[in-house]
Amino acid sequence: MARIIEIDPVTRLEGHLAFKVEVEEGRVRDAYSSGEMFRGFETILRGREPLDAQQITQRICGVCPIAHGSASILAQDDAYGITLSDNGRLLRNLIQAANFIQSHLIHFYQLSALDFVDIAAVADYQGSDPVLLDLKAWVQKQLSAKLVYPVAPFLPRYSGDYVLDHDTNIMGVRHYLRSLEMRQIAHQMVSLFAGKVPHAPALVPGGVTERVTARKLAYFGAKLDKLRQFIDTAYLADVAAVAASHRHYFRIGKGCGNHLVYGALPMSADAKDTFFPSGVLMGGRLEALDTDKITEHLRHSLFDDASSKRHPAVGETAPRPDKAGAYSWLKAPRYAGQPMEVGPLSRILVAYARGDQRILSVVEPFLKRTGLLLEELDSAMGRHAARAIEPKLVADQCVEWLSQLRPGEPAFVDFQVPDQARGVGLTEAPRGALGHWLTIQGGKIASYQCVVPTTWNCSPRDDDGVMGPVEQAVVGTPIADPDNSIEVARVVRSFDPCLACAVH
Ligand code: NFE
Ligand code: MG
Repeated sequence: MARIIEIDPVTRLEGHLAFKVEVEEGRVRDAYSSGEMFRGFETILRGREPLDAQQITQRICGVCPIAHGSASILAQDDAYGITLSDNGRLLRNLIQAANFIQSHLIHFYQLSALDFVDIAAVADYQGSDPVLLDLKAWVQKQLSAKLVYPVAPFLPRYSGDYVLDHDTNIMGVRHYLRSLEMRQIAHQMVSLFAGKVPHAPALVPGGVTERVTARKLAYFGAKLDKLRQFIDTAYLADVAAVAASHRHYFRIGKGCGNHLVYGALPMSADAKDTFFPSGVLMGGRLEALDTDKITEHLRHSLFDDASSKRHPAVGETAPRPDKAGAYSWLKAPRYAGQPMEVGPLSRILVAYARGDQRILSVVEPFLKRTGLLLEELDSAMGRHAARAIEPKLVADQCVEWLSQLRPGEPAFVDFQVPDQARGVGLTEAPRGALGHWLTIQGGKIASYQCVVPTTWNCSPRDDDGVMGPVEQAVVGTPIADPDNSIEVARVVRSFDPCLACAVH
């Protein structure tokens, strides 16, 4: 007999996600992904000054504010007809890259690692590291007191097939703590060139308002060295260890099979070449990106159906909290009518299909070393592997961008806000393709629509009844114990959902 499991909220991710699955004969047969709150940023923006948009949209999220700020200033650059200076482009790339790395670190260490690494192993720690001894005392207290309401963030947890090797567990916990310092360093790098983080004031249309000085280059470079060292010696090794101990997760959590990448981080002034190349994989076939094919379906979303299947340039956000048959505050974005996965895995697969040498030079040795096939990356563990490859790629590229900056030269070009204009800003947030669509009338924002990575991934069913990518990925997942459905949590978290972003 089928059994319904509701995980509400799914913890250790940003925002409110409820996940309902139907399990029969030890496998998930059906799945529903629900975003549980409405935020209304697209409504808040209407009638405001266009130059406020990058500040307001950065408040969509504290994890990826730079991605929203970047999409917003790109939409405004487009609307105002701006061509950036090299310094402006390079500073923006460095700011976005540092926030990107920070986001991938929080996802692996703080939000996912403890699905695999056994935190309880610290109770048997025999070494002399004072930080680990401190944590040991705390975990022992948690385990022995059998508290009715144990204190987050480590316990309670699902019981499950955690890593067995003691040293790997201790290393994972040690790096969990070290990663907090690394995230602080990444924030300092963003603050140096963008004013502060989160919600950076120096990100503006026309470039960046910070100046490039030799002292700042040296400071950024020193911080970057520390990050690169952690990525090379800790992060990649920890993900590899978890992948090795949980190899069966390369066969669990395959997505919808379609991938969408807008591309990001321009390598040249005309932005024709981007560090992450754009592209679409439709059932394995590579296509050029055509943003005219994007629509948002609303039939199962808590919004008025009248504007369903519209392109975001003419989209509407009209909440209907009591709509019958709807089960999520996420819209359902579709490309050529199809659900699309977005994120690190999509970026790696699209770049690979395009034969991009930068990406191939890291992905090929990784596949060789792990003995994995490219197809196996489309899986729960494959998403972790793809996400781990990205900070390595991006951090190494930052060395080159840093060397191209010219101290004393401007990072900002002036502009006028026109009375009427349209603009679109497309970029890659850590979690995938992010687009902002802007219309200006009478010098004010007439319409502003965001289509966000987690909205693509965690969308509900569309107007044709087709499930969203995470729903599809969870269907078929084997469940060993329905009272302890760690497998569902692992597949959902492999997408790194951010519901605060998704419902914007
Ligand atoms: Ni709130 Fe965000 C999403 C990312 S969108 S974390 O979805 O990455 O810019
Ligand atoms: Mg939207």
